Amino acid sequence: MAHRAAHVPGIFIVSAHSFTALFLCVSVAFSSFETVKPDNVFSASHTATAAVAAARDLRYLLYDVNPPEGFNLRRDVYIRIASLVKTLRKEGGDWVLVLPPWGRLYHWQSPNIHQIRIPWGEFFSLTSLQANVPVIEYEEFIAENGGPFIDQVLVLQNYAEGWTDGKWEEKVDERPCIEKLMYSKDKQGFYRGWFWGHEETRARNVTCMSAQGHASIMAPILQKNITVTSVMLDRAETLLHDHYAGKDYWDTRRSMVFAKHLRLIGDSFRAKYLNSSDDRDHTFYNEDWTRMKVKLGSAKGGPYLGIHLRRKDFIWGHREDVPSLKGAVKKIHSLMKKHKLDKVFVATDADEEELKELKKLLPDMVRFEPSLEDLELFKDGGVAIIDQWICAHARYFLGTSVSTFSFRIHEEREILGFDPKTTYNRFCGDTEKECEQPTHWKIVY
Ligand SMILES: Nc1nc2c(ncn2[C@@H]2O[C@H](COP(=O)(O)OP(=O)(O)OP(=O)(O)O)[C@@H](O)[C@H]2O)c(=O)[nH]1
Ligand SMILES: *[C@@H]1O[C@H](CO)[C@@H](O)[C@H](O)[C@H]1NC(C)=O
Ligand SMILES: *[C@@H]1O[C@H](CO)[C@@H](O)[C@H](O)[C@H]1NC(C)=O
Ligand SMILES: *[C@@H]1O[C@H](CO)[C@@H](O)[C@H](O)[C@H]1NC(C)=O
Repeated sequence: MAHRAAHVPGIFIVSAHSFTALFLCVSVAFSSFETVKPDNVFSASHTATAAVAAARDLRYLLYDVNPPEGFNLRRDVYIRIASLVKTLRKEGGDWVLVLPPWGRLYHWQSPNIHQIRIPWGEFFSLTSLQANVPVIEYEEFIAENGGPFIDQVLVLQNYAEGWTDGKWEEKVDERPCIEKLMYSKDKQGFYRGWFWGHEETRARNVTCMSAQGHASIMAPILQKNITVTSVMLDRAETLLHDHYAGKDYWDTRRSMVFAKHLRLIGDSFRAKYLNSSDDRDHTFYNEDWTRMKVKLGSAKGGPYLGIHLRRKDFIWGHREDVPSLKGAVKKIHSLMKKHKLDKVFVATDADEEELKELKKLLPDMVRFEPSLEDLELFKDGGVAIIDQWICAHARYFLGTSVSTFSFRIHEEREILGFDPKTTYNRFCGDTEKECEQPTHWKIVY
C-alpha cells in the first residue's frame, strides 16, 4: 500500500511535527476499516463509506490501565482486551476496539519531550493490528462518535470481601467503588478524568464494577446489561487472560508488529554496528504476520550477544534475583566466550551513574543511544522498541528475571524462529540459590 510505504523514508528528513502529520494521514486512510474483514485487511481496497458504518450497530470498547503500569505490561493488557472484543464479535456484536493513547508513563522521563496523547501508529503497525481485530485510534473515535463523549465508564475493581470462603469463582457485579473515584462531575453533570490526556473528553456515566475472572466474563454485561454505544473499561488489568499463550493470545501478540520506521532504524543499526543482516542471520520477517510462520531453530541471529539489563526499580528493592553490575558483566564475558561472540549489545534502563560504571566495566558494549532529535521522534517508547528489536535479533539473548520488557523480547524471538535455548535465559542474582530460568511459551498457529 503506497501510503504506508511512502512515509518511511520521510522520517530521515522531516521534523517531528510533520512526522506526526504523516502518521495522521496513515490513520485517516484506515478509518474506513469497518467494512473490511480482518482477514483481508492486507489486500482489501478500502472503499467503505460512513453511511455504511452508521447503518450498522457499531459499538466502541475503550479501556485504560492503572497509571503506574509500564509499557510492556500495557501491551499484555491489550491482548486481554482484544480477546474480549473477539468474543463480543463472535456473539454478533459489531464492536470496535479503540486504542488508548500512550503517555504519562512513569518510566518515560526523558526531559523536554512531549509524551502524552501518542497514537498507537507511532509504535505499532495499524494494518497489522487490524488484521487481528478491528481497532481505531482515539482521534478517529472522536471523529466517528461526533465528539469526545464516552457513554459509560466501568471502573473495574476486585471484590471488597476478597474470595469468599477462599473459593475462586468467576463473577461480575455492580458494586460501590472501593477506591477513591478518579472521575469527578463537572457543572454540566459530565464526568471528567484523565482520559489519556484528552482533557476535552467527558463521560456520561461512571460506575464501579467488581470483576473476578477472565476478560470475556465482561461480554454478557456489555451485550445485555449495557446498551449504550461507547463503553470504557478502566483498570482493565483487573481482567485476566482468556487463555494465556493459546492461539488467540498468539494471534493478537503476532499482530502487534512494531511500526515500520522503528524496525528500519533497528535494522540499520544492526547492519552498521553489529554486522547483522536478515539474509546472513536467517531472520526472515513478513510484515503480514498472518503469513509469518517460521520453524523453531531456523533463525540464527546476528553475531552478537543481546542483553536486557533491567535496573532502576528492580534494584531499589534489593531483589535477590537481579545481579550487581559486576556480576552481570562477569556473566556477559563468560557467555561471549562460550558462544564465540565478540560483540555485545546492551539494552538497559540504568541511570547515569550506573551507566558510567557499566561503561567502565564493559567498554566495548554496543548501545543504541539516540540523539535528542531521534528521541523527539521516537520517544521513550520508540527507543524501547528499537532496543527490543535489536535484542530480538541477537544470536543469544539474556534478559532480566520477571521483567515484562524481557518477556516481550522472548515472544519476538519466538516469532522469528529462534531455538528456545538461545532465548529463555535470564541473569541470576549474585547470591541467588535456585535461579529458575524463564518458561518457553510455544506459538500456537
Ligand atoms: N530503552 C530502554 N528502555 C527500558 C529498558 N528497560 C526498561 N526500560 C524502560 O523502562 C520501562 C519499564 O519497563 P516496562 O517493561 O515497560 O515496565 P513494566 O511493565 O513495569 O515491566 P517490568 O517492570 O520490566 O516488568 C520500559 O517501558 C522502558 O521505558 C531498556 O533496556 N531499554
Ligand atoms: C446483568 O443483568 C442480569 C439480568 O438482568 C442481572 O441478573 C445481573 O445482575 C446484571 N449484572 C450486572 C453486573 O449489572
Ligand atoms: C449509570 O450506569 C449504571 C450502570 O449501567 C445504571 O444503573 C445507571 O442507571 C446509569 N445512570 C444514569 C444516570 O444513566
Ligand atoms: C561480517 O560477517 C561476515 C559473515 O559472517 C564476515 O565475513 C565479515 O568479515 C564480517 N565483517 C566484519 C566487519 O566483521
